[in-house]
Amino acid sequence: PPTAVGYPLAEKPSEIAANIAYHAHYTPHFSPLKFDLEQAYYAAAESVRDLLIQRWDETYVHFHKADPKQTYYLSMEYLQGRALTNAIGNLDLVQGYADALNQLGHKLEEIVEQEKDAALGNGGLGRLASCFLDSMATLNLPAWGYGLRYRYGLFKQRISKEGQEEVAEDWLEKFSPWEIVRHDVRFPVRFFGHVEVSPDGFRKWVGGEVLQALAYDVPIPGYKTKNTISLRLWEAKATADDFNLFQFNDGQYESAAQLHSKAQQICAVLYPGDATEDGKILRLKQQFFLCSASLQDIIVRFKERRNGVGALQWSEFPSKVAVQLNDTHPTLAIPELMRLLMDGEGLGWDEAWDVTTKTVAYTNHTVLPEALEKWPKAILAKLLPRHLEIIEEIDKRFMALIHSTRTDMEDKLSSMRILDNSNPQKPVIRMANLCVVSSHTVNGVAQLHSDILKSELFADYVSVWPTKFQNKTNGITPRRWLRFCSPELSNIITKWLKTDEWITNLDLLCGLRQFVDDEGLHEEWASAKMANKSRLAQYVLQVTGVSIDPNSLFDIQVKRIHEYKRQLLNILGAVYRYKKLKEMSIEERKKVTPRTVMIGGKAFATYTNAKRIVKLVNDVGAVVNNDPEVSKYLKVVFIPNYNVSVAEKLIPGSELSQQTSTAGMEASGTGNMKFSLNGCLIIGTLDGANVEIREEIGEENFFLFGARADEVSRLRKERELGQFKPDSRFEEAKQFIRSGAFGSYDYNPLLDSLEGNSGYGRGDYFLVGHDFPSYMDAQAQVDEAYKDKRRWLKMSIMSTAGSGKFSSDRTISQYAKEIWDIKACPVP
Ligand code: DL6
Repeated sequence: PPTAVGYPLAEKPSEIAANIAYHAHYTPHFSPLKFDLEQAYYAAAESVRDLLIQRWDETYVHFHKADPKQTYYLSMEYLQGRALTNAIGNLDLVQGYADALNQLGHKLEEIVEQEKDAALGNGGLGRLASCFLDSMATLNLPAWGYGLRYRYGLFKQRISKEGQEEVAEDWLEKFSPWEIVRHDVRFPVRFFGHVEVSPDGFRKWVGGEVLQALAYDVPIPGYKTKNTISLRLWEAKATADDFNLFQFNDGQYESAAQLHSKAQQICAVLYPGDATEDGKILRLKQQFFLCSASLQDIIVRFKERRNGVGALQWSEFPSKVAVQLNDTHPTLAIPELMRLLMDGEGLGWDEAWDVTTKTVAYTNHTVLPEALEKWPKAILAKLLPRHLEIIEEIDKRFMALIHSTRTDMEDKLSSMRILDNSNPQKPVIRMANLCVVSSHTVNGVAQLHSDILKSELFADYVSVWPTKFQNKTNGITPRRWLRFCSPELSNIITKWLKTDEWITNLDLLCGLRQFVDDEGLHEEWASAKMANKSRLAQYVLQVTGVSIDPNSLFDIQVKRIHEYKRQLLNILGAVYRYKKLKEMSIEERKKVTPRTVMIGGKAFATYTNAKRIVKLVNDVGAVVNNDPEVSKYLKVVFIPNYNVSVAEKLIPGSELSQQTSTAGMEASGTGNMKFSLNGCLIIGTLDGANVEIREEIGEENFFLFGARADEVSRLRKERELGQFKPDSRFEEAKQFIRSGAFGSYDYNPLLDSLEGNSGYGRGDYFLVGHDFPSYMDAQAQVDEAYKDKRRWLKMSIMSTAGSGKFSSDRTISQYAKEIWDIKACPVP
C-alpha cells in the first residue's frame, strides 16, 4: 500500500481558486487562453478530485491496516448522475467553491450544468446502487462497488413527431474527471474454450478467447467524513499481442483487430438487445466479465491482507468478504467463485461450496416474470463450459438434498431446481433459483414485496430454509435528494429543527410535526416550494418551449415507462379532464383547480406499447397546451430525456406525485420516497414502498386508490370471464382518443390492450379499467385539498416529517448488521 499520503490541500476560497487555476493551466483539455464554462468545469472538477484522492488514499491505507470484513456490491447498473455538486456538498465546500469560482468570474450554478450525467443504469435498481454507495461511505463502512464502464450509458431520449428516438449518449466523449484508471489492476477473463481433465482428475478451463479487465475507479466521498470509498468499473481490453500485425499489413484490417473489436462490444452499451443468439451471448459476456474481474480482484485483496498473518485459511474468507448480488444479473459470481476456489486454489467441492454460500447474498428486485432471467443451457455450454458443469453439479446436489431430507417436497422439485428441463429441446438455467439455492440470505426491497417473495415466488424454498429470507426496505440518500437538490427547503428544516443533524439522522425530521400548525413555518415552506416551482417552470420552458404557471398544481410522474407502472391511467385521466373542461362553461371552469401534468421517462427501445404511451402523452400535450379555452386550467407536458440531474430539478418543485403501479407489481419504488421527502403528496396504490410511506406519514396525507395486491388475481379472472363492467368515464376517455382528438396516429392497438378481449390476449392485465374510477375519485379529492392552502401545506410538511425511515443510511445499516456482518471503520 502507498505510504506517502497526507499532505494538506487547501480549502479556503482563495486557495481553491488557485488550485482551479492551476488545473486550467497544467492539466489542460483544451487550447490555452480560454477559461469558458466548460474549461472552468473541468478545472474545478479536477481540483475537487485532488481533495478526494487524498481522502481516498487515506481510506485505502486505513482499511488495509485495519483489515475489517468488507462488502463488495456487484451491480450491472449505477445511476450516479452528476458528481460535482455531490462531492463539494459531501466535503462541505459548496460555499468555498461558489466563492472561488466567483473570484474567477464564474457562477457555480452554471458550472455544474456543464457535467454530463454518468448514466450507467436504467432506473430504480441502478439509482438504488448509487444511493447505497453514498450511504456506505457516509456510514464509514468498508465497502466497494463493482460495475462496468459502459462507453455509452443509457440512451439519450429525443422526442420527435414520431415519438421517442434513442440516441447514443457519449458521456465519456471529452473525458470524465471522476475516474482514475488503475493500469496496475487488470485481470484476464476467458470466454468459450473447453474443459480439460488432467490424469489426476483436475479440471481446467482452457482455450477460447481471453480479454483483459482494466480497473477504472470512481471516488465515492462520504458526507462530512474522511472516508472515501471506490466504485470500481471494469473496462474490457485486448492487448498488443492480440493485434495481428501480419494480417493488418496484408490489408485484412478487420480480422487483424478482431479481439479488440470484441473487447469494445462488451462495454459498449447497457442492456444490448437480446433477441438474437449473438445478443444473448453479449449480455452473458457482460455479466460474466463483471463477475470474474471483481472476484479475482477480491481474492487478490484477501490474499494480500492475509499473507502477513500466518498461513492462508480459505475458511476465513467469509469472515473477510461479503458479496451482494444486486438482482440476478451478477449470478455468475456464484459458479465463478466456485471455479476460482476449486480450479485456481485447489479447494475441494465441499470446502468451496461452504465458502461460497457463506459469502454470497442476493437481493431480488422484481416479481415480473419477464424480468426473471433464464439463459439457454446451450449458450452457457458454449460460452462458459466450466461454469455450466458447476451449475449442473449445484443443481444435482440440491435435488439430492431434497430427495434425502424433504421427500414431501419432491413434487415441487421441477419448479425449484436450477435447470428447467420442461422443454427438453431447449433447457434453460433459472438464475433466480441458482441465487436462492447458493446464497446465505435472500431479500426483497419493501415489506409487501418481501412478503410476496415468501408467500409466492420463493414459497417452496421458504419451507426448506425458513430463515434465509429477509426484507430490506429501500431508501434514498438525503444528501442528494434533499440537502443538495433543494437547499431552500433544507435550510428551513435546519432552522426549525435547530440542527442539521437530520442530514445523517433522517428520523429527526419527525420533529417538524410539532410545528405543523405554525403559520411561520407555513409561510417559509410555501415560499421555498414556490421558488423551486418557478425554477422548474423555467427549466420546462427551456427544454420543451411550453410555458407553465407556477400557481397551478404541479403534478409529476417520472419513472421508466412501463405498462405496470400505468402512465396510461395518468394520461387517460388528463384526457378525461380535458374533455370535461371543454364541455364546461367559462364560469364553471373558473372553479377548477389549475393543473400542470408532467410525465417523463424512457421506454425500452423495443417495448412498443411503452413507446406508444410516450407518443400519446406528447400528442395530448400538443392539443391541450395549444387550446386557448383550456390551457389556463390544464397543461400536459412530456419532460424529455429523464435522468438523475433532471430529477433533481423536478422533484423539489413537485406537489403531487403519481405512484400508480398495479398492486403487487412494483417491488418498492424509490421515486415515491424522493417526492415524499421533498414535501410532495402522493396519489398512489397500495404497492411496494407506498404502503410503508403511507404508514409513516399518516393515511390522511396520502391519496389512495385502486385494488389491493391480494385482490388482483381474482379481478383478473373476473375480467377474463367477462364479469367486468367498465366505468363510463373510462370508456369516454378511450373513445375520445380513438376519435382522433389528438391526431391521426393509430392508438387503437394501445387502447385495445385495455379491453377484456384484447388482441394481445392480455385483457387489461394491469387493471387500468378496474382502477380508473377510484383513481379519478382520488384525483377529485386532490383538487379539493389543493384549494385549501393551509391543509395542503400541513399535508406537505407531514410528508417530509414522516420520511425519516426512507433514508438509505437506515437501509444500509440494516444490510451491514443483518446480512453482511460488517462494522464501521472510520478513517482517523
Ligand atoms: O429496488 C430498486 C428498484 C425498485 O424500487 C423498483 O420497484 C423495481 O422495479 C426495480 N427493479 C428492477 C429490476 N427489473 N425490473 N423490472 O429494475 O428495483
